[in-house]
Amino acid sequence: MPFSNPRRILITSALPYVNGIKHLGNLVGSLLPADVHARFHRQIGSEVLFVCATDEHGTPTEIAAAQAGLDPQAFCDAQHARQADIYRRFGLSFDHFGRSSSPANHALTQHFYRRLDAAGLIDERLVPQVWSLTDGRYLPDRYVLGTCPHCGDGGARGDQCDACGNLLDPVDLIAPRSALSGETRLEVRESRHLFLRQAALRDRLSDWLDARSGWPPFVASLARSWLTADLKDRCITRDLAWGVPVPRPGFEGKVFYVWFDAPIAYIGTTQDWAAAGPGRDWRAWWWGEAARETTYVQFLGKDNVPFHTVGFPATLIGSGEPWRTVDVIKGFHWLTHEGGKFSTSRGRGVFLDAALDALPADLWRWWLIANAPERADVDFQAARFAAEVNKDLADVFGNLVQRVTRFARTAFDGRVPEGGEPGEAARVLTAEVKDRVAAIRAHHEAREFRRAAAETRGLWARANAYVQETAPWSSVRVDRARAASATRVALALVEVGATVAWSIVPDLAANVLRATGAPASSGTPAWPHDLEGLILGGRRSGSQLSHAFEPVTKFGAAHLDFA
Ligand code: B3M
Ligand code: ZN
Repeated sequence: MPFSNPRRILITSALPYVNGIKHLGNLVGSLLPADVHARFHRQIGSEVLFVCATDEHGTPTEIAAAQAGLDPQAFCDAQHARQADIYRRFGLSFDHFGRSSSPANHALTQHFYRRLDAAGLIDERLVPQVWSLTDGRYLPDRYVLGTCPHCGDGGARGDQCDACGNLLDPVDLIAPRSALSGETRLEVRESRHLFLRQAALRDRLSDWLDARSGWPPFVASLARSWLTADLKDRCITRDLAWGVPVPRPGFEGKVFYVWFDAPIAYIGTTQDWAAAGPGRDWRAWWWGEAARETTYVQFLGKDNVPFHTVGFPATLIGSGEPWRTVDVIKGFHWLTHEGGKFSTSRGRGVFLDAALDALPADLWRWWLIANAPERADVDFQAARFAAEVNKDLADVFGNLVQRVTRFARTAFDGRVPEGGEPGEAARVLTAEVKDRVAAIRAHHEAREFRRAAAETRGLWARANAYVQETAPWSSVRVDRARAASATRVALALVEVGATVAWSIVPDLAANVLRATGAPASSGTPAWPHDLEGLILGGRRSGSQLSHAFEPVTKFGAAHLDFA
C-alpha cells in the first residue's frame, strides 16, 4: 500500500476565501476530509502537520470590504475570526489556521517572484483592460456587465454569459457598464502585467506529474488535460491595491494575482505555525533533505485542480529551489443542494453557521463523510440526510452504546464486569472485528472516505448483532458469569466502534469512550491494537464506567429549515 503509515504527513485543505461563511459543499470538498485524514494519522502515530488559512486577497475581498464600509485589512480581520470560530466548532483540528495576507506570505510570494524572474520565467506584456472613469479603477472582466452579443441577455458579464453559457471578453458586450457604479463611461487601456511562462515548464511539469501516484483517476486526468491542451502562460499580476505588492519598477500600485499567492500560503502558514511555538521547523515539511521523509497530501474541490497541478508546481519547480511538491491530490466532485447548485452569491444551500445552529457538528460530519462526492456529484436532500443520520447514529450506534452501557451500570454496579469465559461466538466475532478494523484502516490510508464510513457502520451493525444474540439482560437471571462475559465483550466492541469512528465523529466518540470508562476518553485515542486482549482477554475488567452516555437525539427533516 503506498504511504502506509508514513513517518511524517503534511496535510493541507484548499484555503477558503475570506469573504462570507462557507456552505456544506465547501466543507465536504476539502476542509472536512482533510481533518478526518489528519485525525486518523494522529491515531496511528504519524507525525502530522495540518494547515489551512483564509484566502484573503483579490477583487471580491476588496469590493466586499468597500460595501461593508471597511478597509480590506479590517474586513479580513473580522471575517477570518468568524471563519476560525466556525471551523473550531466543526471540530477541524488544524495545527494552524493562518492567513494568506500574513507578512510571512507576502515575503515568500515576493521571493518566489524574484526566483522565477531570475530563472527567466517571467515576461512583461501589455494587456488591454477596461478602465472605468467614474470608478477611477480598472475593472476585472466579471465586473463589466452588458448585453450578450450571442443571445441578447441583458445581464451578461465580461467573462461569461450565464444565460447562454458563452465565454466572453468585456469588449464583446453590447452597452457595457460597470458592475460597481452602473456607469457606462468605460474605456480600454493598456496595462503592463507579468506572465509566468508556464509553457516553458511543460516538460518538467509533465515529468513531475508522471512521477505521482495514488491520485483519484478523475484528478489525474484533469491534471493531464491541463498540462497538455490548456497550458498557457499565466498573468500573475493585477491592477488592484489589496494584495502582495509587486517589487518591480513600473509596477507600483499593482499586486500579485490572488491565485499566485494563495497556494504559497500553504508554506507561509507553515512558517507562521513554526514561529508560534518552540522547536518547530517549517523546513522539515517543505525544504530539501529535511523534508525527504514527508508525504504531502492536498485536499481540494475539482475546480481547484488546475491551480494545484500546474500553477503551484510551476512556481515551486520554476524557482529552482528544493521545495517539497505535493505527492497526492485528493480531489472532490460537487455536493449539490436539493437538485441544484450550492451558491454563496445567491445564498442557496446550507451555510455552516446555520448548520451548527440546527444540529451538533458530528451529525453533519458523519453524513458528509459517508456520502463524500469522491467519484461523482452527490445531492444533499434534507429528508434523506435526516433518515440516514437517525439510522446510523441513533438507531445503530447510539442504541448499541445506550443498551450496553446502561445494562452494565445497572446489572454490574457500573463496572466492566469480571468473570465468565468468552465462548466460541466471541472468538468468531473477534476474528471478524480484526478484519473489519484492518479494512477501515486501509480505507483511511487510501483516503477512501465513503468506504471507511461504510465499513465503520458495518462494524457497529455487527456489534449490535452480537448483543442481540447474546442478550445478556436475559441470561443474567440464569447464568451471571455468561452475562458478565457477554457484557464485557460488548463494552469492548463499543470501545472499538468509537475509537475507529473518532476521526469522523470526534465528539460522539469521546462521549462513548467516557461512557465505557476507556482510558483515552480525551485527546486522540490510539488506533486499536491487540483486539484479542481487549475483547477476549478482558483487558479492562473491573474498571469503572464513570459517565453516562448522552444519547444521540433523533430529528426530522422539518427541523432543517434551509433555503
Ligand atoms: N480560495 C478557491 C476556492 O475556495 C480558493 C482556493 C485556494 S487554495 C490555494 O474554491
Ligand atoms: Zn448569452
